[in-house]
Amino acid sequence: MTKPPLTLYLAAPRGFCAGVDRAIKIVEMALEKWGAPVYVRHEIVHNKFVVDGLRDKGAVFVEELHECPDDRPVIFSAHGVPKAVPAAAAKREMIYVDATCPLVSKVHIEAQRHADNGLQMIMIGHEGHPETVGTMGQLPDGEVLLVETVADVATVTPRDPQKLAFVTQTTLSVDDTKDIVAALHARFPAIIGPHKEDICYATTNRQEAVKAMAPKCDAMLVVGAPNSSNSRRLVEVGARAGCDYAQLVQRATDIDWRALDGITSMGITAGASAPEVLINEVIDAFKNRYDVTVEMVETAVENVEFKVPRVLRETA
Ligand code: 10D
Ligand code: SF4
Repeated sequence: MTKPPLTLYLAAPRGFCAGVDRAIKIVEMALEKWGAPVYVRHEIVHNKFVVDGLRDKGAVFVEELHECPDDRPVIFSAHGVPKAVPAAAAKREMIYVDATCPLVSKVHIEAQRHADNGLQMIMIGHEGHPETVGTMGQLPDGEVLLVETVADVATVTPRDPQKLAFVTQTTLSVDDTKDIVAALHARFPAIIGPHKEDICYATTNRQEAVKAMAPKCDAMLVVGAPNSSNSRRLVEVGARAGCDYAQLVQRATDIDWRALDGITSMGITAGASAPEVLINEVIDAFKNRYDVTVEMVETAVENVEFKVPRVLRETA
């Protein structure tokens, strides 16, 4: 039987960012240095395949520090942790390694600096997301006010509108955040913040590539996990940029082939925590069913790399 033709657009950049790459390396190197088990507080990155692979090598994933024994190393996930977490680990004299992405740590430092300058903080982020919890947790409870939407800006009640600063989650929608920042500046003209927001290079680049790709595609798939904020944003960006069918899939078995009936063009991208092997699995699934012509939609070239912490670079 002849396969139907399909143009497969591949977004670039897609998949792993430098922060994810570093965080996974930290767990692998910790296992090499200290042996199993090494504890990891929260999924090191939001991807079940990555987490399962590290669990097979001896990592134990927990949600809270109190679930870890005192005498085994613990790693904090790439999303960052409230200040109380390393403080508690130090008090228990635990070995801990912080795998927080340096670009998230940069936001933590920003928040602290604003607080030191006597400013109250507003965080633009998603309630309950570990990065938002971690960034808000850099300052005492109640010091950081959360806004998630433009509507929230109208109701937020700072102590003194003249002494206000904002920070953001790194994985937000660039377009939605622009509107929220504009609303903050309109309501609080004295507010201080980053030049635009704190969205990282990887989030920005993946959203840009999707915007370029989506209008060409009958359908689009984002490889990523349901709890991966940056991956979910890519689905939204694709739909808004004019792709009628944009879906998140964890791997090839999630593809709804009936929904794709009759398509002649397909777009594929992946969130910052989705490994290349799963992206290739999805591409191969299309090659099995269609006569595929691959076309790259490249909007940026990335060459960012972050060093792992010194403790892991030293030999045991
Ligand atoms: O949910 P998310 O997009 O924040 O995290 P994920 O683990 O999917 O991707 C990496 C992004 C991090 C660690 C936050 F900057
Ligand atoms: Fe760091 Fe951005 Fe990757 Fe988050 S998405 S881990 S901030 S590089």
